[in-house]
Amino acid sequence: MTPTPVIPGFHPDPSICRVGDDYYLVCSSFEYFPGIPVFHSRNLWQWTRIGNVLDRPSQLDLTPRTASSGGIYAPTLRHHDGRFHLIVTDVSPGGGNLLVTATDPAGPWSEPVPLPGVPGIDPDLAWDEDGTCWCTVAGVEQARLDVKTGKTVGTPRTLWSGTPGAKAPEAPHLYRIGDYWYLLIAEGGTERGHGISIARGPRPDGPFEPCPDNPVLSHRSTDHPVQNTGHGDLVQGPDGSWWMVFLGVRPGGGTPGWHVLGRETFLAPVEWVDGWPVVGEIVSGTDAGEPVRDDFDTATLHTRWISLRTPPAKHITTEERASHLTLHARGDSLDAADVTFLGHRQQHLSCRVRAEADTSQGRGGLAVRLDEHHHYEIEAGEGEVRVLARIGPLRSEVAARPLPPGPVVLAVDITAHTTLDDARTGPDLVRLGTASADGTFTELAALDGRYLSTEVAGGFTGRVLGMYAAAGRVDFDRFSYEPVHP
Ligand code: 6LW
Repeated sequence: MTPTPVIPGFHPDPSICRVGDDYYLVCSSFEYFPGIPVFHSRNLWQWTRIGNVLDRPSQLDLTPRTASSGGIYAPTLRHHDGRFHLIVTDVSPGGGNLLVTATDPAGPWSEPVPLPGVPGIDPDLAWDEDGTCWCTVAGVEQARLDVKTGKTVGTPRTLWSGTPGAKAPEAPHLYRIGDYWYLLIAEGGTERGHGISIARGPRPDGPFEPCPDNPVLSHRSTDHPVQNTGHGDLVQGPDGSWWMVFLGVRPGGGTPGWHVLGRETFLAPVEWVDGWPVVGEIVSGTDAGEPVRDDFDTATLHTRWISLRTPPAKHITTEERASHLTLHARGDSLDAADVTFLGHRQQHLSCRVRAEADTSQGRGGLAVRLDEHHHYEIEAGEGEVRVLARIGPLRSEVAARPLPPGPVVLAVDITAHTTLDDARTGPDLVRLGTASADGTFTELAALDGRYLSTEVAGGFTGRVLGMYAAAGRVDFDRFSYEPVHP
């Protein structure tokens, strides 16, 4: 049985902290708005989204120049002196590292403080006994930081950079545990060679001696169903127990295995042996796979919804037509960086999605999106319903049929392959069509899901299932996302 993530769907680069009996966790969000989802738990395996850190345009201004899988990378969340501190990188052109604070992790968070002296990506925060804040970044480099002004002290210096020969030492986190300072990093790259290593030393700035058993976590070259494990963060429970959250993927199909949900957040226990962490087997999440339903009958959108780059403003609203989501087109297809799109992360390997669309004033549909160059959609408008597919340089209208006047329920059924016809079987089948009032699904096309996987498309996100407008105005109602358990 494949262990399941504690936070399924693309929620990579988890960072966690605890205050009393409450755990809080944040993840990367890349080109999507709002940025940096915040989750709460009291047991580490049941999590509830409580908000988003960057939920105002003044905090996060992603333009169409922000590439897919660009934008917001790898936050670190820490609690110090009664405030939550979050440091993160916006890799957009003109971006950089920034710091925000809050008294309540559900928000509101402060306006960002730019950190011009903090280089690179994957910034971490750690305070020593005299209140000095040490900021450590991928590479691995470190500088002292004044979190109030955003100014660094001195020039960043190189610390222990992982196992000799291992690529991409990144995701550093620094902890004071017992008599040592521990430096946890990811290395090997966030693909199948990913792993987590650790070193310890007498001071926050080293020198550091590597753990003799590095990597302390890696599934590379194993047949473990969760792969690419890396980018971890440690947390101690109120009972003194230790845990690690980290990212992993669940590849499907035959060789080489394709993951479609992006990098998800997993949990494992940690024991300390001779002053070094030993990471145990993954503890599965208890995601009940509750169906998601949204009739858009509230003035504000649920925090689960994500739009592309810009906040839902006038072009994405529930205030124009009662109990409907109105999308006004900007880009003319999902190939466009500024397409009007509102999505929900695909969080289960098999699922059913439905949305009722009124395209009497435009053209739009229901999509399975990985990025501008990899998406499948069922689109209605101009008297027709059609399936479109974009796979890299190839774009095709796969099928079409006349559309009678009136709203239409657009439907996508995704079914993971649980048996392999042969070694070349893909991860899943994506069926696109319409559904009748009694729920009967009428397929218009069925497409191989491998082309909407990270192994094909590249990048750092996962599939997002969403509604879009490509011309004029489209009104949506009764969105539903239903996990299908094998
Ligand atoms: C992130 C780096 C990584 O900055 O991927 O897996 C990058 N780890 O630490 C984007 O998620």
